[in-house]
Amino acid sequence: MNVYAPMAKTNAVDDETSTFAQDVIDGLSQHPKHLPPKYFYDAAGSELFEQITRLPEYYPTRTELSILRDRGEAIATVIPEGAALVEFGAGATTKIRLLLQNCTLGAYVPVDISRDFVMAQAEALRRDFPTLAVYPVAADFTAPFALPDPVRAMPKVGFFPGSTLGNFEPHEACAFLKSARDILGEGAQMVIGVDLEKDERVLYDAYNDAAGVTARFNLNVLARINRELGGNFDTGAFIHRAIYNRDRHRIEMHLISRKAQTVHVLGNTFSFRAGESIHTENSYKYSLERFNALARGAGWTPRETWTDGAGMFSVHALVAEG
Ligand code: AVJ
Repeated sequence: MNVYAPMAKTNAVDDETSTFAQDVIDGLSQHPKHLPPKYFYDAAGSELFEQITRLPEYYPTRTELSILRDRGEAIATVIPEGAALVEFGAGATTKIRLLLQNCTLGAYVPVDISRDFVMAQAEALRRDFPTLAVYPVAADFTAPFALPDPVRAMPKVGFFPGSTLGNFEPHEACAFLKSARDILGEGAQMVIGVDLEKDERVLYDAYNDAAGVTARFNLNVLARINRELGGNFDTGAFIHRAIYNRDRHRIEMHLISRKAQTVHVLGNTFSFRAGESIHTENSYKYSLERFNALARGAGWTPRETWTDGAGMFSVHALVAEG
C-alpha cells in the first residue's frame, strides 16, 4: 500500500482538539465574535454539507460538476500525461473521478489536514483505479508541505475545486496561491474552481435554503463545541443568518443570539447580548477579472477559463510561468 506519512504523529487527535479549543476561545473572546469555518466539517457537518450540495438552491457544486463534465476534454489538455495531480483539501472523490476519465496521471496526491479522511479517500480511489498511484499527504495545505519523493520528477498540476478559495480573505487567498506555486514549482499548472458574483437573490437563496439545511450546518459548529470541548451552548437559542455583503463581494454567515445569555467552554465564560452575532463564515464571490488579477498577483498566469452557460461558476487553468 502506498502510504506517504510525512509526520508520524502519535498525538494527532489531542493536537487537533487543542487547536480547535484555542481557536474557539480566541474567536469568542474577540469583538465581533467569530469562529473559523474549517470547524464546520466534523462527521455531522460533512454529512450536512453533502446535503447542502444536493439542495435545489445551492447551485455551486452541481454547476462546477457540469463544467468538469462538459469541458472535461478541454480541461484535460492542461494536464500533461504522467503528471502528479495535487488536490488541496480532500473532499468527495466525485471531481477527481471526472478528471480521471480524460487524462492519464502519473500520481494523485490528495492533501488534507484530516489524516483519517485523506487515507479513506485514497483507499476508495485505489479500489476503483487499481493502477493509479495514490500518495495521500496529511498536512495543512495552507502552509508549506513537502511533496512525496516519487512525484518530484513528474510534471505538477494543482487541483483546488469547490470554490474553497472563497472562504479565504483576499490576502489569504493570495498567500495560498503563492504557497501553492512554491510547492508545485515553476512550470506547474493549476486547475481551480471559483464561484462568481451574480444576482443577489440567487446568492441569498443558496445560503438560506427553504429546508433549513444550511441553518443546521451553521448551528452544528456550536453542537461540535459542546461535543468535543464540553461547551454548554443551547443551539435553540441561536439563529442562522446569511447575508450578501455587496461592498466586500461576500456571503457572510452568522449565528445570532436570540437573547442575552452566557455560555461556558473549557472554564471560559462568554456573554452574549440579545441579537449579538458570531460570524462563522465568509464566502467570497469573484468576477473573472478580479480572480485573474488575484492569480497574477500570486505569480500565476491565467491560461484558460471555462464557465457554465449562465455564468454562475468558473473553472480556471493557471500556469506558473515567468
Ligand atoms: C465549501 C466553502 C465552498 O462557501 O459555499 C455552503 C461552504 N457554506 N453553505 C460555500 C458553505 C454554506 C461552501 N464552501
